[in-house]
Amino acid sequence: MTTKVKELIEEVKKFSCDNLEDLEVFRLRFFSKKNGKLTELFKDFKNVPKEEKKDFGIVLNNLKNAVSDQIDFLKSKINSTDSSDIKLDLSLPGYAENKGSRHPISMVKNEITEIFSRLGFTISEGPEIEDDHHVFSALNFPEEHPARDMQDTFFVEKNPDILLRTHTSSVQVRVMDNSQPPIRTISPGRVFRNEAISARAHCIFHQIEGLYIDENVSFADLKQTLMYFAKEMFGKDTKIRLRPSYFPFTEPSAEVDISCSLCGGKGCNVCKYTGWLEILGCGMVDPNVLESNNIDSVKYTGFAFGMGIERIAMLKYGIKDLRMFFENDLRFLKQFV
Ligand code: 2U9
Repeated sequence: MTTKVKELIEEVKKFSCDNLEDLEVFRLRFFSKKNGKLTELFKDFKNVPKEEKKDFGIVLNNLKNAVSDQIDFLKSKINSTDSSDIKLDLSLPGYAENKGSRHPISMVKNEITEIFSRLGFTISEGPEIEDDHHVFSALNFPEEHPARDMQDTFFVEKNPDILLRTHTSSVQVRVMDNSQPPIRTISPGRVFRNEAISARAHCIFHQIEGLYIDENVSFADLKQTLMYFAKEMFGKDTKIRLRPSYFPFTEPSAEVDISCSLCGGKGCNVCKYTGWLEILGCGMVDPNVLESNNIDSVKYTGFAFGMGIERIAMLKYGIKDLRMFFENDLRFLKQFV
């Protein structure tokens, strides 16, 4: 009897099938209440001689465990490979890719740089962490200028002063360090100012500064360049006007307005009923700046300009709150796809 059961155990271990129907037949062969092999063998147990009962009981339990184990093993194997229940329609289109898009600041930056590239300006980039020389001294900022104060500038280290650049003109100082005129370059990039965050100001924003130095560069060249830019950026009917201003690095200096594209200059709540919108600052490079950067201010003259990219983007797209650019709200960003 015991030998017969041991043979059955070997048979069970070798058994295999690849579907649940065959596995059920196998299960019933052993566990069926009516005529299952195990049911029968357990019934025979009472007829086994007393001295053999212990050994027989052990092999019978071994057989029961072997059958259960084999059923569990085959069931999990079949379930992991059986795909007959999954209905596949291979003709269905795939899932659409959730594509990202350019940030509006990058889009506007690219548009501005393309316009100036058409006028022969190259693009210069430089470090965000700068020293006092490239941000202030080489640009004719007096020692006591408020921008040098910790209230206005983020300092990384004091004495010697290492700071976050407050404008990208520092990049153009580096261009002058390494080259002589003619220089015609724009420098886009991120700048940092110690300002309270509001709808109109942020401690981080983006600028594009422009510099053109050559023989006989005049204020008329500056005006013509900016007029070309304004018409390309805001439409061919755009007009510009220049108002006198002051910057340490340019003399004379001016602020530039464009005619309000919403009301065509008639006056509306966007232009505060003036018909004009301020877009940038500009001027002729101060001879002190040229000389501090080893450029002969008798032979060469130059113009420079600077604008905030956020401001240009706000005017172009009618955005009222500058903070929108920094919040990464998909409802906002998706409008620029
Ligand atoms: C060199 C010399 C002079 C760049 C200039 C401005 C005028 C200007 C502001 C506009 C808004 C910066 O983002 S903003 O706050 N910029 O008004 N920037 S002229 O002048 C230079 C640049 C480089 C070597």
